[in-house]
Amino acid sequence: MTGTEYGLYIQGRWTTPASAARFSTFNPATGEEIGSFVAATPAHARGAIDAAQAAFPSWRDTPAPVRGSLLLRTAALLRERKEALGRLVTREMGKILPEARGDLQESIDFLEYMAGEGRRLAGETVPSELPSKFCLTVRQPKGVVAVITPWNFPTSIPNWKIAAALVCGNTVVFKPASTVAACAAEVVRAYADAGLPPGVLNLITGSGGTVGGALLDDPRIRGISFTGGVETGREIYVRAARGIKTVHLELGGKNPMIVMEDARLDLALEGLLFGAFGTAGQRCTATSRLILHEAIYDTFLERLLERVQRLRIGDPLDPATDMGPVGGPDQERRILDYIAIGEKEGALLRAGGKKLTAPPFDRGHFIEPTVFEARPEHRIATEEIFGPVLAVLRARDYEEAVRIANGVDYGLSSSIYTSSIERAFRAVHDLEAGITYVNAPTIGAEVQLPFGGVKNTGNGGREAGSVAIDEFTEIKSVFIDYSNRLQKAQIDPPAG
Ligand code: UN1
Repeated sequence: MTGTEYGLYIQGRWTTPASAARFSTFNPATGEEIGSFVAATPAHARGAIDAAQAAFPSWRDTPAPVRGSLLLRTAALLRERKEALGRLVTREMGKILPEARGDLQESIDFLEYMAGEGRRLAGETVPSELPSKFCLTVRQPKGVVAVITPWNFPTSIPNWKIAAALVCGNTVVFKPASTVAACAAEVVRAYADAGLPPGVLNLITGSGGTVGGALLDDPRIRGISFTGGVETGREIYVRAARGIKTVHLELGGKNPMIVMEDARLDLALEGLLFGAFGTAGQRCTATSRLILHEAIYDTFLERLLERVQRLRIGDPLDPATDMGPVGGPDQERRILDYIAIGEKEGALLRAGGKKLTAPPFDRGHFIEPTVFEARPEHRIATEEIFGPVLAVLRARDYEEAVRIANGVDYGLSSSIYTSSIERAFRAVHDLEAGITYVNAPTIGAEVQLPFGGVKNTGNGGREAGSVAIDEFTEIKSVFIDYSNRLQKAQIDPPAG
């Protein structure tokens, strides 16, 4: 079976430029072709920017509540298409069907949440130091923004960015990860079918290396929102700095779960299995380090290993499957390399570690859920692997557990299982991360709260939540003097 053919989406039209090179996406479970896409050139990227630039003035001047209604209509269409698109997410990216439906649900949730922002986009009113003078702030869109997204949440991460950008009045050039381009195209189709005016959202597919420069160097692009790996994030940040563009980065994680000796171990174990092996460990928020208090270390590890052996790996469309394939050949290589590194550096492999090669796995990219007993300095315990590989670490007490948790360059999500309220609150204070869970795993953030992290995870911004609009607006301060005379701030005010 050959895949569906897609074009670029520019100026409200699906276009397939003559003589364009093409690339395909493939089901990581079966190797089946999912879609075929235009490998855009820098000239195509500039065409998309032209369209976004031309559409900007009238989109900016469209009342924000009207922009919000468009998001609501998009959400309604995604809800109608949830099952079909959920299956597409599973087929193109490999996550199991319930998680793929969750990907769509997170898109819908965020679109609905952001639609309401169309009736808020709040500024401030503050007093003036002078009489008969009124001071306020208003939010204005930046202009054309570039949205560059990863493959692991092929609908929701694009929607986090696109919906927030659009409700604020920006126009968008969207460049998704190439391995999930069909999901991206279907996201764009939902906006188009909802009635988004031409040019407001444009899709270019193709390699970041080819079109990335055109986006990063073009002076008309005012903001860039990127989720992906730390190395690419660094390159984008540096290159965009020349054009003084604002850059929002959402990069990696090495998220710890601490299990204290007073935790409910059954609860912690369920949480761990979901956090570490859900989405085959391919979430920025995945639990990749398990820090066990020494008093429960042996018992917990034994129970964990027993459960890991029983995880069912297989066809991600099959409801009986717990864990599907990893994202594709590149991801497979990276994970297997890290497993080899773990063994070489002396970590103890306790479960998994192998690629599955016997039929029906031979056509796909399946890696066993893998557990290492490691030490905090091991690379597998400090670097992001982005796969079903868990490093288990031992801590003498709470203080050491927190020290280990904080001893990496990332700080996205974190979790502690304890029944002590005092320790729970201390952990909220002590863990260096943008997100902390108590008695829940490191994954599963909800859209009405900010999402982002500290250290190398990001550069300070947050997605989702009410602060999502900060990334996509400029704030203008307005002073309205109705005194009918010249009043000099800092010079005239009554003595104070
Ligand atoms: C990501 O992996 O980049 O919190 C996003 C979660 C999801 C989002 C993850 N709601 O696990």
